[in-house]
Amino acid sequence: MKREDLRLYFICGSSNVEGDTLKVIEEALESGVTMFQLREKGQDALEGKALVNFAETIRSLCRKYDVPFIVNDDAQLAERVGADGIHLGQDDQTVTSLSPYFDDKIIGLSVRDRYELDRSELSAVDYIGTGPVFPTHSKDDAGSTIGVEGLAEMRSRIKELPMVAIGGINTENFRSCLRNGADGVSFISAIAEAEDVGQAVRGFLK
Ligand code: TPS
Repeated sequence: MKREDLRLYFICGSSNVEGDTLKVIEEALESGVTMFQLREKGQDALEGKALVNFAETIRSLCRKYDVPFIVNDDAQLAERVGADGIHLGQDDQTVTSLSPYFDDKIIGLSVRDRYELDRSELSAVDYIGTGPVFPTHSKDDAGSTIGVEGLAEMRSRIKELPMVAIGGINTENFRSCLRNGADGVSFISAIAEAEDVGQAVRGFLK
């Protein structure tokens, strides 16, 4: 994976969008997001064949725009639909227990702070997602915020490992994340809930 792929990392599932999720994802891809993660969570989350179909459609969209397609948490789904990688949390399966399919795929891991860093097996990890930097309403168990100070501290500990900032990031505060050691910024609501998705993405890219 290229470090630059983390620049503008959009994460989305069907519960994050009020209207047509695929339309929002395509608009974001077309407008220039550099990486995409399917995170299908919540009460009305798609399951079974419907989830596979949804993921396959998104994989095709990501290919069309030449953007890496990452699946959150579900290694079986990632492998089944031929995703470019997987993103795991601290409570998900370990990065070292992934199938050989992932040997040449992108592996991301959420690492909030130095305590999580100490218990993470980073040798197989291509990038980490660090946060929540700011308050977020998109993840119930996100924990307390780490601020840009938390990002800067993480950068000093991980040396050159690619790191994307996450949690409550928007068009106002994303620059402070990049100034404090993040290679890129990722977000759900700033794009999924934007009135004009294309305008929101282009606002970040400017
Ligand atoms: C790359 N995570 C931490 S905070 C948050 C999520 C999903 C909510 C952000 O929503 N790093 C990566 N992927 C992940 N899934 C996580 C961390 C976990 P909002 O932008 O609306 O605040």
